[in-house]
Amino acid sequence: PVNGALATHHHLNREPVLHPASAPAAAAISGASTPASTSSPGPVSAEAYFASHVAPKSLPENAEKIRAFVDRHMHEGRRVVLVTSGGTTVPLETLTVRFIDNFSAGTRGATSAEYFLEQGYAVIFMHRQFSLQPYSRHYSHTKNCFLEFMEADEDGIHVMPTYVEKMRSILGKYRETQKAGTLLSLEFVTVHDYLFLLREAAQIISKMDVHAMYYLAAAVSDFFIPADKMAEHKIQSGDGLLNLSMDQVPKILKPLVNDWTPKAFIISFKLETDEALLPMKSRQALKRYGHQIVIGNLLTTRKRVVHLIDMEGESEIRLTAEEDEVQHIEIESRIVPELIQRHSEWIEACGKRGECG
Ligand code: 9Z3
Repeated sequence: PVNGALATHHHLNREPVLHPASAPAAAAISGASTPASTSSPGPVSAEAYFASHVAPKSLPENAEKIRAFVDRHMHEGRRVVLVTSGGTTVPLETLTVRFIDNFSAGTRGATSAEYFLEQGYAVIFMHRQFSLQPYSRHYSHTKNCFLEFMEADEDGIHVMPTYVEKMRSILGKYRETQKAGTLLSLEFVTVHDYLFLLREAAQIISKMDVHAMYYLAAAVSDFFIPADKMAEHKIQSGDGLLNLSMDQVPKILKPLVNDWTPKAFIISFKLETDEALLPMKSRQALKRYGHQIVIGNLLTTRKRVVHLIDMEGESEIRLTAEEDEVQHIEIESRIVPELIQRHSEWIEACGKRGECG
């Protein structure tokens, strides 16, 4: 679960900017022009959330894309994985000037998507707008700007010889994926977009039964301001102080597992910063939602260590210092094959559960 830093201006601003008066979630926004909170504590149910919020405009178009994608890959006998990736924002105003964001760059999701594609899965990559994407992530704007790899001479512009080999390999996989049509990218920005899109996707993908996997790596906001309590216009600074009161984001893993897509193989991530809390919180999530695997990770070590927790027990995937710092092995190259293996077992065992159609 993720709370965030308060950012100003529009979604292009990827660096969270701490607002001097931002307070820990405490009170809808109270300021000169905004309504005071009347919220009661505790999360609203997913059902109540969807009933009281308007779906994003892009939803029908995205649903159509998902439907066509799923039909095609079902027909061709491919498994499908829905990967969620990147952070969600929480707007403070309907005409949004400010929003709360979190740290996630989408590395986990984008990297994992590549390994799923390599293993023959069709991937629905549901990601935060402008976060990292499969393949292009190697030449993103935050590191390794692509211009660094290029040189110009009188014949034109080329990739510098030292980078050719790596780029050829990435480009090859990228083109292969494009040709096979195995990657569908869908965007969200706010936690609201995310919730609606995930529900819609799950309801469509559910026809794949056990052949669908969910890999929920997005860093989802825990708190939000409900539509009926949100200021329409830019919050004014007149009072010199900003108090925020936020509701808890509904827990959608429960309806996902029980109602939207009951036969799928579902993996959620649990993020903590306090090492002492991680095992208990991960196990609690598994029990509470009844899905298949929780992957626990800590903010500071998430690229080197993850814990896989399921009903049978716990295992760890850990890179050695040599693998991490010298060989630059990506931990997702170990996570994804392990999950695919377990997905295969899940599919095989569906007969025993009496779930095979
Ligand atoms: C994770 O724990 C991911 O591994 C990270 C990846 C967000 C840490 P990056 O994008 O980071 O590579 O920079 N994601 C899940 C976090 C989360 O919000 N989980 C929720 C929860 O624990 C809902 S499934 O309640």
